[in-house]
Amino acid sequence: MTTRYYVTTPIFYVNGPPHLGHAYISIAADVMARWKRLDGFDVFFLTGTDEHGQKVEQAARAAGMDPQSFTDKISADFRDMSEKMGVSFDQWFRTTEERHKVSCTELWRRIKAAGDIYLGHYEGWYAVRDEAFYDEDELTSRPDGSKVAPSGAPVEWVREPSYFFRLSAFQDKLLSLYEEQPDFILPASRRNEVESFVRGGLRDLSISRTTFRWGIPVPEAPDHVMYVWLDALNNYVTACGFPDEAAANWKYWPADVHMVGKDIIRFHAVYWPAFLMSAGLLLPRRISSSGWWVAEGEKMSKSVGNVIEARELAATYGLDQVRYFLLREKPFGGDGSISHQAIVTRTNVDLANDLGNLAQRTLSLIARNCEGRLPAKGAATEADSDLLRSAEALPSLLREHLDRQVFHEGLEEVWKVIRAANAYIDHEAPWALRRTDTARMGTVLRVLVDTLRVIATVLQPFMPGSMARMLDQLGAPPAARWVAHLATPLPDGCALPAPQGVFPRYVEPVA
Ligand code: ME8
Repeated sequence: MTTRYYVTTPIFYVNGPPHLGHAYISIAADVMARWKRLDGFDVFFLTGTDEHGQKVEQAARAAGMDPQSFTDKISADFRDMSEKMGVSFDQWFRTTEERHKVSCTELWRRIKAAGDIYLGHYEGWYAVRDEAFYDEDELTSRPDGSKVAPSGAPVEWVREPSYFFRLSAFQDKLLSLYEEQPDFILPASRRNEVESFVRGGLRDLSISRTTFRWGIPVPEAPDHVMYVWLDALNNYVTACGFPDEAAANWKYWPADVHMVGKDIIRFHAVYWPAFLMSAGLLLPRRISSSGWWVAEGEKMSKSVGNVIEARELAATYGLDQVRYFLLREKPFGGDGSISHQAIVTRTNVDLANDLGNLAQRTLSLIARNCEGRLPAKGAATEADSDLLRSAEALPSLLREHLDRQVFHEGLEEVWKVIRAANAYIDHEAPWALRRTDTARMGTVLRVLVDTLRVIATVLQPFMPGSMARMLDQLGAPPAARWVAHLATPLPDGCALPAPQGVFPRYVEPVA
């Protein structure tokens, strides 16, 4: 029986074009999806765009477009970015699709039927940029007397009739959830923040707005549109076919992991499980939060003019080089800085020198000295067995780290083996064995090919294009590149294609 795995990205606001932050979370989720496919799971990988709400409506107006044409255009640009960055999503979701209206209407009805919705009046602070309500004590006053949210977003005072969700009734249930499932929120530092926020007491949440129209109408109260976060979060179940539990995708719910940025953890780890509990639906198993990328030491912002575009980065350094950099350079849950120098170092040291040269040296020795055929292994020395053992341990180490979204440590484990293989080739010196002991030379080269095969197999989720090329050169059959296929040795004597470098060095363009 195959086991299912459902992973999601946040759905992105279409108020402006995509940038590196969006690409980052999408690539991280993509690595999870590709890893699980490689490890034999039946995967459903969802991403898309969040198209309703005041912020998008305002952006459309500023662009002089009607909201639907505006969102069509920006959503297509996000989709293009995802495709160009190698994001292997199974479904592209848009909250303006008709099926989502049906799903949100039903979710609302269920929550209402549970007695958790009532009509009231909202009076308080709202930040359009965050699409979030804030309490007075969360705000900071600026010297000019204005107030800002913790995110730095300006807030405005709103007063309007509103439906409320009885969030206050879910405090104990949420606290038991965090206690019973300590990995529900990762990393642990975020879990602790969320827990203390909930412990501090929850107020009922305003879940409808009446001062603009760009949203899903509330059933039987068409002058209200649903709060954009209720609409947005529900994308994760709509995509599974909700409310049609006979739909083909329903089997994927509940999600295994919602990958999100730290800015939206509260919506995912507090509001979303509470909505689901109220509606009688199962809860996702994990909310995994990423940290922040800053550009050359400064927070990326449109006004500073240092917003990085992922597609441009891939055009400059190579797609796989960028994907590798993003997951290697900082822990997923922590913050990190992106700079030209840091990408060049990773490209030239980790990829071109450590991994690229190792493969190139091994394969060109085989091309020159073994008639381009995979040599057979003779009796193993301790050094051979040590290297092979460390390579064979990689799938389970990767499984352990990736199951907790600790990508950088998973990669470090792979690089430990790459470094060991480089030490091995230098020590065994197969180029010298060519004259003294060709059988031993064959064994050494075969140990290296077998090691590289494991390395390239487990690195496929991070660098799909380059690792496919490396596996071609190692003679691994294209239809047999899953983790399970590693148990079947490559046939002795199989002909290998002429070796070609997989990772070119980055060379500064001449001014
Ligand atoms: O919040 N570094 O959408 P959004 C790393 N529509 N990640 C970054 C980043 C940065 N500098 N900037 C943004 C929304 N991100 C909602 C989500 S889900 C039901 C609705 C990433 O377009 C990060 O993952 O503002 C963040 O959570 C996401 O982009 C926010 O995208």
